[in-house]
Amino acid sequence: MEREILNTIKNSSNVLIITHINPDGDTLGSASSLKSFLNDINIKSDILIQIEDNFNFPNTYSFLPHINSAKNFSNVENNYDLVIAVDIASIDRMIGKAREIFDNCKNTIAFDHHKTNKGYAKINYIRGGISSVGEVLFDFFKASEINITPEMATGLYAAILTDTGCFKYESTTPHTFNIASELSSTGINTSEIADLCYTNKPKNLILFQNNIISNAQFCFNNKVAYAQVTKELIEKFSAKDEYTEGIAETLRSIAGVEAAFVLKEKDNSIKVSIRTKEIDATIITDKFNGGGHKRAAGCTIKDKMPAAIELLLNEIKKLI
Ligand SMILES: [Mn+2]
Repeated sequence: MEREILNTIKNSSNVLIITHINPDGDTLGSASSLKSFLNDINIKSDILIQIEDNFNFPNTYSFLPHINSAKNFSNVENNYDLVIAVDIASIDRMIGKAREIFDNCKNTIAFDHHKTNKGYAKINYIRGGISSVGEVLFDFFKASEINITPEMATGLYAAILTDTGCFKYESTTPHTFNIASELSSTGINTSEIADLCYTNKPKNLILFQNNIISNAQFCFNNKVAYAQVTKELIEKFSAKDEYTEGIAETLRSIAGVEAAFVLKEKDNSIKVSIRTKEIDATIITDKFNGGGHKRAAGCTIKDKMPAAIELLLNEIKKLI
């Protein structure tokens, strides 16, 4: 399969790399690394971040090579002969122009690590359960005998670091550490990458998150914690999409909390992200056509805030 992918890439003249909605370190780091590789073999490519314009540009990851020059919906064209989806669990995670371009492109490849990925692309390089797409991509490069440059290593390291929660999650294996070691050997500054990922947050992000966390609710004997992100708060703090990242993780870190969820108010729906300890979060998100991983999953509920909370609590009650 590696050969088929490499041939498809080499026979393309203009490649679009699509990252998932609400982009994280894994999708952006993987896209960054892939673009560095495409540059090295002289194949023209762009990265698409699924945002309307640059207001919601994920600043945290703008240090990654090529992310600053990524396209968004307002400036991407539909003239690609290959689309590569990275870290996109299902076709629903591509919306608007991303979906349009993907659907109309004759050649499509997906690199992913979600167990729930059913294979929506022409070529699906899916390794369910592997820590991150960063790890999947590293294995692909190795199997294809591609030399990993420091620039490629930067994206891969950020992808693996963030999707393993700094090598904390269960998906972290001896192989993951071997990869980290090999990436570090290329000469990248791993400590600086970690600092850029974790200690470079906008002031308003921390103030916004503190406000939300201090109003969190606890129920079922403090085993469940949830926090609401209202439109009002988003406006008050001029909060970008990425400002809600990490809130559920903070709630999950509380002793005794088994499941934490964050509900974010959208126009006609509530976007939910769930983080758990022992509970399989996908059991809950599956009920609402969502998805993700055992300890981190998400879904969207087409309802108002109070109704969404009730629906979620009813599902969680069955599991604790
Ligand atoms: Mn991922």
